[in-house]
Amino acid sequence: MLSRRTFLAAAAAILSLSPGFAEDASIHVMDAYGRTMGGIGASGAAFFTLHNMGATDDRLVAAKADVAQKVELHTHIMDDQGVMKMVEVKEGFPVAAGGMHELKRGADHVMLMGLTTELKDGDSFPLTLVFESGTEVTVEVPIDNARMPAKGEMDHGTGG
Ligand SMILES: [Cu+2]
Repeated sequence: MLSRRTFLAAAAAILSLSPGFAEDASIHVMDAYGRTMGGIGASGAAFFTLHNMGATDDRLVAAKADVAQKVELHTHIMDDQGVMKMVEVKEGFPVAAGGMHELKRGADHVMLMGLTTELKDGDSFPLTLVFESGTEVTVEVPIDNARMPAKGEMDHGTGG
């Protein structure tokens, strides 16, 4: 009988073998977590830091997940009235060779629209990130609604 701790260690070891951490993947996805704003039909968002370990510039152009009807790349902009709002970023997010790109609250994020699965704290879901180079990286995104915004991050209560 495995102890819970042993089980978690084993689960972590298996996760570390997921494609997102494969040795040959030139894009590393670090510190992924998600937030949800309700049950089925509600929206959610995912945040992480991309690190391009390769020698060529790349760009995150799409994201895919089975847990939502629609997955878009979003950012926040200030409108004419000085109100922050979310907009889709069709051209995606560039990650220069050797560089990083951070997706975080109040800024760039992956938006999950119309959740088809209820996701609560402690749940996780696979998110596939599609890059301009053709590289696809799948990472497991744990839901962490209790996580506080990092210093310098804005939180508008939309979760996105
Ligand atoms: Cu959004």
